[in-house]
Amino acid sequence: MGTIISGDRVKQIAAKIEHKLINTLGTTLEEAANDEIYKATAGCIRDDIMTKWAESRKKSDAQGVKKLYYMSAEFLMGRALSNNLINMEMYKDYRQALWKLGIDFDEIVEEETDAGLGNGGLGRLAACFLDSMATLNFPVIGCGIRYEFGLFKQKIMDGMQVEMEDDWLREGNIWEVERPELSVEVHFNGYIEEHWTEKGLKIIHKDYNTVVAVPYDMPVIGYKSDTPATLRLWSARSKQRFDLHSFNEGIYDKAMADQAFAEVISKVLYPADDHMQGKMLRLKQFYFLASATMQLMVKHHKEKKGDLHTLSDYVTVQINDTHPTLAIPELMRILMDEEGFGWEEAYAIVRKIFNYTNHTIMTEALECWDENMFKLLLPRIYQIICVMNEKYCDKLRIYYGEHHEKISKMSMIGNNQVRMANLCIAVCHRVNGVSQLHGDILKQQLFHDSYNLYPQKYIAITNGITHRRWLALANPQLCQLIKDHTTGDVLKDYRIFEQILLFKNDVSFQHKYQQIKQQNKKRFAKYIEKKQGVVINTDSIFDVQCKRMHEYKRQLMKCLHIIYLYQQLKKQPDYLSTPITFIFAAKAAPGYARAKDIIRLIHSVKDMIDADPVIREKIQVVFVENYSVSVAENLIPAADISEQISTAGMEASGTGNMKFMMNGALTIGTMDGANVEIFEQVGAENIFIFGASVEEVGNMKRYHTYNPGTVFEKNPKIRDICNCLIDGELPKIGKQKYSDIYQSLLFGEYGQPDQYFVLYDLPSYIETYDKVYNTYVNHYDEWIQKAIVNTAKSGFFSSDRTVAEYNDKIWKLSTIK
Ligand code: 26V
Repeated sequence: MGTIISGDRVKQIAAKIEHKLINTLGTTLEEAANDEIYKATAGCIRDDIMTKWAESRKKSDAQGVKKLYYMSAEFLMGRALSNNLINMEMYKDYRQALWKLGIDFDEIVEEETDAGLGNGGLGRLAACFLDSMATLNFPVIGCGIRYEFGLFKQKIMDGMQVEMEDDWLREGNIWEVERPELSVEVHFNGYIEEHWTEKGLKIIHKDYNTVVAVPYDMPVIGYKSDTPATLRLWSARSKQRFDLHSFNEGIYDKAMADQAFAEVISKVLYPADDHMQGKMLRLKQFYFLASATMQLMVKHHKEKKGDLHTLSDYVTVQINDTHPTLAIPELMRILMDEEGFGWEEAYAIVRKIFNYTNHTIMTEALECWDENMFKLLLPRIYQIICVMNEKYCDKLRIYYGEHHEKISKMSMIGNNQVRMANLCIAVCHRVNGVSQLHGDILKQQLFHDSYNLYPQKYIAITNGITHRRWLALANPQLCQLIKDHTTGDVLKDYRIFEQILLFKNDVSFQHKYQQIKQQNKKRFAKYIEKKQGVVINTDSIFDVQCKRMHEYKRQLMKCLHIIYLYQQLKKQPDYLSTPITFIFAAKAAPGYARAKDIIRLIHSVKDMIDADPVIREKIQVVFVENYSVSVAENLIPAADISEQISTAGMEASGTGNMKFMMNGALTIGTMDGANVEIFEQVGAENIFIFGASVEEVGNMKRYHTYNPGTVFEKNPKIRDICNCLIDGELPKIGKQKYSDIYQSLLFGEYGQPDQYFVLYDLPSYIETYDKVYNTYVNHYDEWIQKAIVNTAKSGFFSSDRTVAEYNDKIWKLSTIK
């Protein structure tokens, strides 16, 4: 367990933990279970954090600096204990202190439940941003929803996904502080009355349903920073928790119904990130978040500055995808109906405050709401959007004359739908994509007409990841190696990564680097054996694809490649000298049947391989259950190969790709999202690129020139692979065979075969994979050099760089001194 770092400090911490055990949990070290030790340990750190946090709030208020509201329906935070310790530079001390008490730190860490309040990339990005913003001392408050249940837990039963509830708050959440004194009311339904008074038009909202929004704050500690950020999550409550009056009146049912109406709002995170479903409850969630956040923002500014005319000098709002869009009309409502502003005056302020980040170009994911439902639930907000839209369309008519289609395409309301993205691009000051390529696609395709009118609005800021969590926490040994070979603090300054380029050819450095990879592989093997009882060969190549299950991400292509290798090995058992372990981890949206079928297929292929005593020595398929932030922290540092194989043009950025490169996996990928920039950073010789480019895919779509049947007929390998889906060799799981998948590849649904160009790119993937494999097996020294270059060049993908860029181009915040 290493040397004592600072004997006294460690002793003090150990004593503090014992003290906490007795004082707050009523137990002793001898009696305490692991979850109690976790609570006591976290409790000790919490004490330090609270002091810092309060001081920082005071400072930021006193300095009167401009503040960022980062609004997001999702924050995928993961665990906090280790992260907080690293950022407070107390990690080693606490580890040592627990060790002194005879306790294994790693076991205690496992007691904390992940805060899984997000689906995937968008939510994790929000979490990385908070860490970076706290580290850079930016005044920020993250605003979201305190879902009682986060993203479902995934179990695999008989090769199929089963969803279970994620009751993450069951044991309480030690990091949060309830702030009932900051509660606000949010109003739904009812109707609007207009009264003319001597002061003008007065709007009165009548007969509405009230929901109380109660904020819970969580501190987000930055690295070596005195200014923790705040994550404010809103919880929904009914106004009367128990209504004795209605009980006595015998209308208890109604009171209960009111309570249910309210509390269901923050009950559960919607688990879909593929298709927009216009569910009323979801709209309620989004307005709840928007309204509560805007009310408190206005209130705070009024209290501090007195005058709302200066609001845009002191706040800026970033909306993470369209989900928090209703904050825009909500702020209009507050300024006009409650504060007496005129339309133009209010609109001028609102336009300066909001900025919108787009995270997907998939049209089926664009947020639209049924107009009638919208009107019913949010009558006043609907009116405001209508006026906003009229004025916007008037303006468009000046540019476009009577080009009706263009105007109706850009309209905020059309086809009986309220369109959130159109509202955003009309009103927001800046609209940004999440990689350079994605930014270009927004300008050229999705928002093309708007871009022509307002080119200065459109920017691209490439995503990033916090290297505190994704290097220091996930891969402490690699982090230490980097620290030992660089000067300056890499955790504070991402530019320092590049210094290790000097050691690319240093044999002793290479050796250490490679040993760390090996130890991470062993660590993961141990983990997966304990969790799933699966034994894996740590001398095999670890080839990893972990991300949400989506057709465009093409886990299917990877799976077809494994079938190909199986078939080669059948013919020629020594086809592979070094074995490969293919590791998948992915959750499918519960309603996304095809995605679930692909999970089933992966398990079938796994069973087929496991049943063959010769082949299973060469290839193994592992499906890691319940992919989460914590799983990623364990898995990514163990990877040799990073699979980033989306159809070009569809992955807005990707952030897993960055985590892998930082941890020294080599990428096999398409020229998509941030892969393009990884390619630019590391150079062509340090990444394996294959497949159709965005232009090629675009042309095939435009001119309908792609026919998978031709690939199938011309290429016997592809034929054999596809036939495996229907010839009965794959063990059955659930429904029979995989003819649906086969059909969709070759004939398509609704006449669109192979929409994601799987068969088109597969030959090029197979060929490129051979190069990957050959490099690993026959030129391992080169492999390690390439991996070192990847780590060295990963600094660019630190979210510290990303948020600094947001600040330069959008927010213009000063740091808290
Ligand atoms: C869409 C929808 C559609 C309606 C239902 C709810 C819902 C939730 C999320 C989404 C969009 C998916 C957003 C997302 O996670 N995008 C990912 O964002 C990452 C961070 O920018 C980026 O790296 C990934 O490429 C992108 O897929």
